[in-house]
Amino acid sequence: VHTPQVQRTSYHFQPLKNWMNDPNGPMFYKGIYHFFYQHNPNGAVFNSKMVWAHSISYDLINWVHLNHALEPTDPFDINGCWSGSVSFLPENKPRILYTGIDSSSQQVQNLAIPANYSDPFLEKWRKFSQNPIIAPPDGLERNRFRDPTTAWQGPDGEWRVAIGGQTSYGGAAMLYRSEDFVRWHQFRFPLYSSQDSGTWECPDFYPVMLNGTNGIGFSSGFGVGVKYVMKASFNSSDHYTLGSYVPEKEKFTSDYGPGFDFKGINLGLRYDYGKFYASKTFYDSSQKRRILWGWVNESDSRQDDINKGWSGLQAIPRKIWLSKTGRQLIQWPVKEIKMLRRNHFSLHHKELRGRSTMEVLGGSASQVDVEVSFELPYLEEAESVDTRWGVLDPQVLCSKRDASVNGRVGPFGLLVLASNDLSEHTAIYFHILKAHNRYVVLMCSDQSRSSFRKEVDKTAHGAFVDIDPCYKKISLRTLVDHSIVESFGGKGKTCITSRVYPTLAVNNNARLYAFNNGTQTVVISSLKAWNMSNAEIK
Ligand code: DQQ
Repeated sequence: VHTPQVQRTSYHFQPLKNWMNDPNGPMFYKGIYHFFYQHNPNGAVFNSKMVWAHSISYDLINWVHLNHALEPTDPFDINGCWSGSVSFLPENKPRILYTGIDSSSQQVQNLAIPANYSDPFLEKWRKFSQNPIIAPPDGLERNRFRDPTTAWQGPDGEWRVAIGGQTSYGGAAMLYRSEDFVRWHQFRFPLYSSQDSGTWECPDFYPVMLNGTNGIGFSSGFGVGVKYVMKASFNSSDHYTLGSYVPEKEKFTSDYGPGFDFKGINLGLRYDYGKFYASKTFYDSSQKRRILWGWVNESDSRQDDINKGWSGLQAIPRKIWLSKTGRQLIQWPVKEIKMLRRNHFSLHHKELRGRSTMEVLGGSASQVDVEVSFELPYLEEAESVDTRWGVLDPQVLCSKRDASVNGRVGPFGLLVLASNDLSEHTAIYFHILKAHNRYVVLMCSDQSRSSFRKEVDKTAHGAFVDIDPCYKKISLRTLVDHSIVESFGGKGKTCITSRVYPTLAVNNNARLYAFNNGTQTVVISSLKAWNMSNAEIK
């Protein structure tokens, strides 16, 4: 039954074949979006001899693949061109800073410059003759020093860049400064660090506005009206925190105390509680927004990837901004994705009784965008959990209370990539619980029935959504594309991306349902769904 081709996506960014991982150096330059990514051009599995593959787009949805921007060719990167970022020097001059794996397998930082500024595609990049420009500092393991951020200039005009690494006490973003973008000096302490987190990969550091959804770059100044986001990738997920930054002191301070793991408050903030790693943001000056790219890896086996001939996706780029509460970030697929919507289906104010399902769209639903919001007339019937709020682990709750458990207010939500007989489906749902005299909104993505194939990883993903269901409707938006399901709960407060490999629910045989497995009726106040056409990727 299993044919690997049906798992390939139709509107997500993918190379034609082979392995892809981290997004690198995304930027907007002279009317064109550029996207670079870690790519093994020789196979569908990871190989340290990475290249920077390069694609361009006018709309972040349709793409043209160009020649590789960087390949391992010189002693300073002969064993691989690893992740990095683009920074803009004055007069709109982009520079790539990337990690090279050098001839002695050390991780060093290198500079690359466009070979020809009059080429709007910036297809050729010249490696700087004096590379490497930053060698691993003393006291740091030479193979744990990588992934420079986009650099920023302080009020004193000096450049700063943060580089991921591991110190004797834990993961860190090492800080370097430079006057000329060529000679860099290590600052005496890291920009941020956390104990016991292991090596930080792909740090990202940027300002967000306190009000509104617009993005902002560092060049707009420091301090008033902004907060700063510090993100690091470790333990297979992207962690972030919010805080303040004083360039004169070279210090980022989190609002929540040191590190990322705020046990007792919110169990740590993550961009996405499913598969999403090594992400990177950039400021899109054309639309005054900040955009987040993230790598979504596979849940199938290495051998499956070899059979498929490819591995790794990028999530649909997301606009990202600070929530009104100031406590977390909000993410939402870029608006350009709407250009792919076809066959509008909608319904309003429909009761979804306890233990019922309802088909949506009617027919093929392997490429779908769906937005639904629920009202909960019987909220007070929610079950109580007696554990303290601070120690509830949503991932564990989602594994224990999967979509088939009959609760009271929930589980309710969507069944995507569902077969006709519902024997295969992926459930994205909410379950309302009462804990500590308040309502807790649990959001889960349950892959346990997503495929008849036994060998794929079907671990449940889960997180809380920071909304009070007494006052707010509970909304869910989900993008489905053959083997990827990206879900945005509470209008982008909680995001969960999963990978699934159905055997029956493929192409025209995939269906979409709303479901309620609780005993209490919930009301669909509005549901809109669209089939999605293919993106053009040439
Ligand atoms: N992937 C790159 C590294 C980075 C890691 C190598 C994160 O630069 O640390 O492909 O996924």
